[in-house]
Amino acid sequence: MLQGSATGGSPDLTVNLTNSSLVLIDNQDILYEKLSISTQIDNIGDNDSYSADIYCYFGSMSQENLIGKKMIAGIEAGKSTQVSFEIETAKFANRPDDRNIIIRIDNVILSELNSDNNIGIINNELAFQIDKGISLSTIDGKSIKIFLLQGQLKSFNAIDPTSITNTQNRPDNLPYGLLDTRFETSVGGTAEVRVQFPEPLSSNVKWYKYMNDQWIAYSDVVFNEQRTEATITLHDGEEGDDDGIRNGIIVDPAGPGTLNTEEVKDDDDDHMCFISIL
Ligand SMILES: [Ca+2]
Ligand SMILES: [Ca+2]
Repeated sequence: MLQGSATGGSPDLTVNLTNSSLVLIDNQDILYEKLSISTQIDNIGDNDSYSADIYCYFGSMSQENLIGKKMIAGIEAGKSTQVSFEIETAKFANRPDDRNIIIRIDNVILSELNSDNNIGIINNELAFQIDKGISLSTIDGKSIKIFLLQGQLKSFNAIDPTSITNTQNRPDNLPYGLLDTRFETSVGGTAEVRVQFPEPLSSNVKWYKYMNDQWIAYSDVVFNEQRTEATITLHDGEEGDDDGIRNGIIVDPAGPGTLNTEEVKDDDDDHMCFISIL
């Protein structure tokens, strides 16, 4: 029960930015780093409010940027209440320009004195761990980094390619083993990642995938000139998605590799004549 002494009048809820804050919840697993959002809603009106809805957005007010919605109970005139939200920062790694947190008050029961003050923007200058790239130790202990450009990364693991016994069309060299990545997108959507390697890849490198029990060279890959980076684009339900269906999940076990038969080329790189280590 509300105990406010006001009789008549109107409530007026507003976002108190001074008493709102953002905190990164550190986690050993970078994919599960979380942003904790705490905001204070003040009732600066001259009557108690009843319930209201508090919406929280990342970057801009759209359904896809909605972090959460919470219904709050009434606030006595002159009092306040604290509301908190939480979001995995990996979900927003691909939006570098639009990073503030927007709090919106809506559906205030009893009409307000002023509804023009129902939006507050919490300035966000926190550096998310995922922006710095996610490091992964490959099966041989080499360190590679992945940067998420589109889609949501759900998991990222190193796989030992020798665990796959099918050798038909299998690359002779897979210097970083296989990387098993799993993305969430909209249904039929696209995921894009940039993978960074500590050493340049050989000039005849291709991006190999093992899917549907076959080794294939995947084509939607761009290597940078130094061949230290590969940018891979994957489409839900299409070539490159191991589950083969449009379900908003892209499964991708793949890695850079070469076939020895492809090494005979008009290429003046002497160091290309390497020997299979497998
Ligand atoms: Ca208001
Ligand atoms: Ca799929």
